[in-house]
Amino acid sequence: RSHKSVILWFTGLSGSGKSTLANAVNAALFKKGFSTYVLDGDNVRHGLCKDLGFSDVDREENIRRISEVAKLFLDAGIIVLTAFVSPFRSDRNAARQLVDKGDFIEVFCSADLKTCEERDTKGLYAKARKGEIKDFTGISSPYEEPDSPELNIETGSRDLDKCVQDVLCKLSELNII
Ligand code: GGZ
Repeated sequence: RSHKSVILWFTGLSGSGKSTLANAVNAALFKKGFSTYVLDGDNVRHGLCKDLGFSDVDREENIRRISEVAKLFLDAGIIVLTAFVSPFRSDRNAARQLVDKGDFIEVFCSADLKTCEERDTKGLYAKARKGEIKDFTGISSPYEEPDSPELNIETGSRDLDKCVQDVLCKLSELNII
């Protein structure tokens, strides 16, 4: 089925639901017959970026590599969904600058720190509070909120289905699907 290729860049705190939302949008698009691919920690941090940690420079390099890979997928005509904390505005903007205007859609998963920390699905916040994980986003490393994301989705309070619909509506509004 025909569609415009695009990068859907999900950003937000650990536990904000980026990966969950990206994968749910991916499934919905796949069902409609679109060519899509999700880049997330599971397939990138364990391979292409396994030499990188969570210092500022390592995060910058992580996001730079992911941006370049996303651009390759875009060139291949695919809707690529990336789900990384990507805490620095400058790195997200650099990713945006790599592609044509309109080919980059920033999706801010805006669940707040309190909500993410209460969920603490992987127990990482507790560890970060105890100092067992250093440079943890939101605790001991900054998260710079997007200034003007194409989409701001309150993943902390909104049902997953609603969040998916918000993304699909935006894509159709922008004539991408
Ligand atoms: C933030 C960390 C850290 C530190 C491990 N800070 O909830 P998760 O587990 O699955 O998502 C987080 C993921 C962040 O990796 P990214 O590649 O998305 O980060 S970045 O874009 O900043 O490069 C979390 C886990 O890895 N994790 N240590 N110190 N998140």
